[in-house]
Amino acid sequence: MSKGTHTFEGRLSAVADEVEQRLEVILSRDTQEIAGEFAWPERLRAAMRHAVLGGGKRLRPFLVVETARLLGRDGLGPLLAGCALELVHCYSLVHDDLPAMDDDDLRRGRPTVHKAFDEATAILAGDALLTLAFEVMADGAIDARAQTRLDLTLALARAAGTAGMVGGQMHDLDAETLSARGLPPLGEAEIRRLQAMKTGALLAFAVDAGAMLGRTDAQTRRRLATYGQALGATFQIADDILDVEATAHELGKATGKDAARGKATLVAALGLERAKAERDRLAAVAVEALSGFGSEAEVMRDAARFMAKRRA
Ligand code: GRG
Repeated sequence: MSKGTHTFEGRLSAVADEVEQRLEVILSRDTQEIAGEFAWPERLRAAMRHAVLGGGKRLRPFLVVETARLLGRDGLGPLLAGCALELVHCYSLVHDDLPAMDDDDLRRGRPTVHKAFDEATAILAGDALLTLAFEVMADGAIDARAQTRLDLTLALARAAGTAGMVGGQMHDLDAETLSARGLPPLGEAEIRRLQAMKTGALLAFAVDAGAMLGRTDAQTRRRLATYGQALGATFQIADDILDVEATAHELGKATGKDAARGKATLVAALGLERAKAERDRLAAVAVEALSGFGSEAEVMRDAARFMAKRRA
């Protein structure tokens, strides 16, 4: 495959640029323009902008846009759906960094929102980003069909909510206190389930959103779902491995925290070498799930390989 915008790196960077521009528009909104809407408090807007703009790989929007593209759908709809998803992701990072959760000072190489502002503002900025995400997803510009917008909104709510990311975060926090409560650590299957909820659900949703926007048939959607789930699991194991092996400089956040907090990770359950083998196996499952496509899916195959090998 040629270099430039046809490679994974080229496509990721091109989509990230478009996402950045569109998020800038979304977060610059002059609320006075919309009849009956009150203006956004500027401190809240500043905290939301700090959380969202100027950082992040934009992997989730990339997956929405690239999956839709694979199915022949381009344009504003997939980009906006990707932005809605990125807003949910950014909210989760703001709340995850709070003292009551992971208590982190650094995110994307910059002070976390509660450090740059204060805790109450960070909580509200997260709340506002989550709510804004659904406003964006319901926008008519996403798709002309109201049913598609409804399907996307429902699926995003499920991926982000109690049976998805928030539920996974609850399991994660619970797992940290097992030994203090005299209980055994989580087993491998429980850790996989926790991770499929906490991180996998949003990544799987990204691929499914692209499939919905591309109006694909049920069989292709199932194959893409296999890809999305394997990709999500690869991403999380890679994250666990990076927490052990990468430097804070490489990641733009503190490392070595999982073991210190007794987190339920596959590195803890399997050991580093077996975790690496499992990461590579899952990336291969993701690649294999796209075997029904031709060279047009190579960027997405490379995305799975990237998830396994990433250093940030
Ligand atoms: C607080 C409701 C709530 C949920 C938090 C996803 C999550 C649940 C917390 C994030 C904590 C974390 C570091 C999880 C590991 C995987 C992950 C989401 C990493 C960050 O995602 P990237 O690498 O980040 O896509 P960028 O900065 O590139 O967007």
